[in-house]
Amino acid sequence: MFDYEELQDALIEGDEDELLDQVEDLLEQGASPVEIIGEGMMGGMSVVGDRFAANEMFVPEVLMCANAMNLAVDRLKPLMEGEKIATKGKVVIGTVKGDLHDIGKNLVAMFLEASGFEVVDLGVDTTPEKFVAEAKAGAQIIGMSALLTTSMVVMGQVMDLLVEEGLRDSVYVIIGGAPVSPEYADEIKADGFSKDAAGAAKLCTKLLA
Ligand code: B1M
Repeated sequence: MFDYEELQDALIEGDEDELLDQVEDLLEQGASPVEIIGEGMMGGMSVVGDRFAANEMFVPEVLMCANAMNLAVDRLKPLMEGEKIATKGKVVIGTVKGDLHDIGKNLVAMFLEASGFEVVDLGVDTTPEKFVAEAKAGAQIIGMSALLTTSMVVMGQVMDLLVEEGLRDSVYVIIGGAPVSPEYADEIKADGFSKDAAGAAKLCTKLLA
């Protein structure tokens, strides 16, 4: 068990240099990238979320934390990439229209790549049309992320557009993000939901098995 307190403090402060130093220290001590993200940084981000909700932190500070976390994840990403012998399939991923949160989506993309999938990352604020165009271009799975209760509804719009375009039977759809639930996945007739990034990679592997 590693001590993540200083790492979490650096993340909560949005101190990029200190966070990267802490990441290097933990790697030297033998912590794995998955542990550093899952047990270390996620805990720090959860404190940020609580303080944001309580109006103790505001958007510019939270943005600094998010940028620092994305940088640290970029540092860890190459260490997670296994040998890519053959691709398991192509997944298109994006945060839905109206939503700019990308940390969770980036983690899902990273776990998918590390598990051997080809990933097309459409970024944030992704329209239904863009997801559907990638399905037409041969993606086997669409992965959608939403962090806002107001943007979740776009997931349903993507499902409707897939049906309209006659593509629903040729692509799997998985969804995730803090306000999303298995019940919501059932409601919009998605093929799966995962509460975290590692689970999303397992789910995609299962769907294409
Ligand atoms: Co925003 N924000 N934010 N924010 N923000 C939340 C989501 C909020 C819950 C904060 C709060 O009030 N407690 C709240 C949403 C309330 C709601 O709708 N229910 C909120 C709000 C209100 C807003 C604004 C409206 C604030 C404002 O402007 N007044 C605004 C909206 C902007 C927009 O998107 N249009 C806004 C802005 C921002 C920042 C830009 C400052 C920044 C985002 C920066 C960035 O992403 N680059 C930000 C942040 C950082 C957060 C919190 C604090 C942290 C989110 C995060 O990155 N978590 C967040 C509070 C919280 O979530 N507790 C909050 C860490 C990340 C690893 O977890 O994304 O959940 P998460 O991903 C997880 C799982 O959900 C899952 O896997 C990941 C873990 O392994 N997962 C998937 C995610 N996607 C998946 C897809 C899958 C499968 C699993 O399959 C495809």
